[in-house]
Amino acid sequence: MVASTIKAEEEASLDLEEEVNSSSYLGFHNSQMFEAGMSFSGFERNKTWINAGGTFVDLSNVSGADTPNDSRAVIAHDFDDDGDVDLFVHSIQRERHALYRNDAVQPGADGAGFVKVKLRATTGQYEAIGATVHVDAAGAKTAQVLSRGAGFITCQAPELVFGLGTASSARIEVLWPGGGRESFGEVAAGSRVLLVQGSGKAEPYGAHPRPLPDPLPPGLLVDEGELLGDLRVLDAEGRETVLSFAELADKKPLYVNLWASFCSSCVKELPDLAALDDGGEARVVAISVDAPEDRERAKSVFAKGGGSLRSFYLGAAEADGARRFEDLLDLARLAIPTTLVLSPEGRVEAILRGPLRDAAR
Ligand SMILES: [Ca+2]
Ligand SMILES: [Ca+2]
Repeated sequence: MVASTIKAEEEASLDLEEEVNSSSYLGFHNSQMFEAGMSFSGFERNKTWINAGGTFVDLSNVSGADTPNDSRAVIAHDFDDDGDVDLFVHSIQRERHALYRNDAVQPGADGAGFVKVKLRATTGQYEAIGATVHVDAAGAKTAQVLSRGAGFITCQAPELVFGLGTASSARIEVLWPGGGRESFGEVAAGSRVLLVQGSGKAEPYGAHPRPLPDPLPPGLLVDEGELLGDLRVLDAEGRETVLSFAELADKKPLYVNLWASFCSSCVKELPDLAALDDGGEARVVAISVDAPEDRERAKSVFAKGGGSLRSFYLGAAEADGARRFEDLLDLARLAIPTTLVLSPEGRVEAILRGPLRDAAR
């Protein structure tokens, strides 16, 4: 974050200055580029690996932590306090902050599988930054250094989490800053302990679970159960229009199909969607997510397979207080085709991925 009072030199040759975070600064600065989702670094993707018994397995894709954003910092911490380490990632574009809940390892119902450690030094600095904590869990030894800065503009939480696997307890030793090794004896799996320098005794502290909600579906900024209000789009002639889902539904389930002219499986199912609409049991509208410059191509593709389906396009102008359809979408992540199944009132009842005939909820 940049303080709003800082003056930045915009362009030396023009002798221009302006306040950081002013609207004109956002308009002219690199931030405009990042707002648009562009990359300085060629969209280097984030990677995640899991230690599978001495071999590291690439979980980037299935973990959900893979992203085209350029990330600048990561904090590993047990944010929901369930005993495993979650990740907070700061990126420079688009949704800048992502909190990844760790579902890869399920701690036992009895809370076993980990030990959490906080430190308090009684000599030198209070937080014991630089202390090394050694944990021996049934012969499996590991160590961590307490750090309070381990990434770009990043501060680690002063709590260390050790995975114990199936061990029922662990021996803990601390190498304090400035020297001095101290044993804190055997601690049961599932413990959270404060280790005070010189006490030789592990003091338990309580758990503070903070369950993290499920994320939104990838590519969508809406979820099942939400009522969609009116949204602005363009019609086939490029005129601004307001979609009223309740009206479009005509008291029937409404399928809102997101497609694009470059997506062959989308184009292939347009006749099926038209038949579904014609059948009368449900209503269907098609919304092309093609870029504005491809709208003409999308129109000609649609004309061949879309039949009598009502079709709309993204690209309505931004206006205060009136949402556009693209405000529901994260286009860089949206897999198409995707179909929103709405109730006659316009509530999202299901999100279907892939062509309807093989879509799974
Ligand atoms: Ca966790
Ligand atoms: Ca977890």
